[in-house]
Amino acid sequence: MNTKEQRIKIAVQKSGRLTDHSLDLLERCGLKFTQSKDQLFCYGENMPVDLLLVRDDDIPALVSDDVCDLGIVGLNVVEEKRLQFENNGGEGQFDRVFQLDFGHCHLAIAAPEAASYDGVASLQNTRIATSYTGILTDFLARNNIQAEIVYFSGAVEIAPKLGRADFVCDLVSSGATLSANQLREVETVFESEAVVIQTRAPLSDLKQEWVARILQRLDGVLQVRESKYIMLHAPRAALAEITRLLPGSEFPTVIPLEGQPDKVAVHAVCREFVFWETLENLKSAGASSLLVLPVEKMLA
Ligand code: PRT
Ligand code: ZN
Repeated sequence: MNTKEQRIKIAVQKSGRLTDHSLDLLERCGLKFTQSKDQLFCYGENMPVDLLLVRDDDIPALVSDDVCDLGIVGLNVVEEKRLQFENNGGEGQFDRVFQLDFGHCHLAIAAPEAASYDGVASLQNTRIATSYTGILTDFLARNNIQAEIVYFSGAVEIAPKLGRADFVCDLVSSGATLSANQLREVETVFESEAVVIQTRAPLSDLKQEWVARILQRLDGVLQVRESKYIMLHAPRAALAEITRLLPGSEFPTVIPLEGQPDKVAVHAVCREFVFWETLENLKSAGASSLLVLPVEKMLA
């Protein structure tokens, strides 16, 4: 096997909502890249990991066809492509291996503000505009609803005004687009966030090792995001209560304090956001000399 084949290829959205976050995450995993002149390829300088910059809709197929080993893409796109493969009698050769906790949104059915809606039965024999025909078909079938799906490749929200549909089914994050078009959300169809998918094609041991390393580093990057290192002094008698109050930390390190038999130092990594209220509660429980530090890197 030549060295080129031993390099990991990751498909990343070229230009869109997931691009900056995806590149930022990979950089925080320690990857350094140089971008090709056509900006479609990033060569990994310090690791055998390259990026292919493509449209998000192409990512599942690139990973399924083993052109790329990994891809970063919205779960909504992954699920839609998975259902398309299934409808064509096949199976997408990719697996979701990691949730990235960004790009959160949901696919929702929305109705014109003035229209009445009494639950999913109100969708019976209506027309629903969407770009997500696979996920919507699946949702309607699970709810025993017969409805006409009207395909829109974009600007789905204008379909009712054009008289093309009674409802729309589109991605929502803040809800501002629906409001601006006098639409209101009536059903959640699918929850989504950015995920990592991996090809089902077998990888060489070396590649598998690098994939495992990348996923472990991603995990570390996500974990430190809200994590803090807390140091405090505590009366021995209050140790149980203080441990209970430390957010997201089950096993603090307890260190004796020279010349103070009744007191200990407690050090803990807290994996949740540390609020001022938490510190005030710790102080009320007897803690003193409280110090909260950011966590730079973490490896479980
Ligand atoms: O060019 P390419 O095909 O790569 O990009 P794209 O235009 O298909 O996708 P892009 O960049 O818009 O979105 C990429 C991914 O981001 C999606 O597949 C989702 O996983 C995720 N995501 C998160 C969103 C949104 N939030 C989102 N709000 N994708 C789209 N929207 C759109 C939605 O379609 C609607 O038009 O934003 C509008 C609604 O937003 P709010 O905030 O007004 O509710
Ligand atoms: Zn797209």
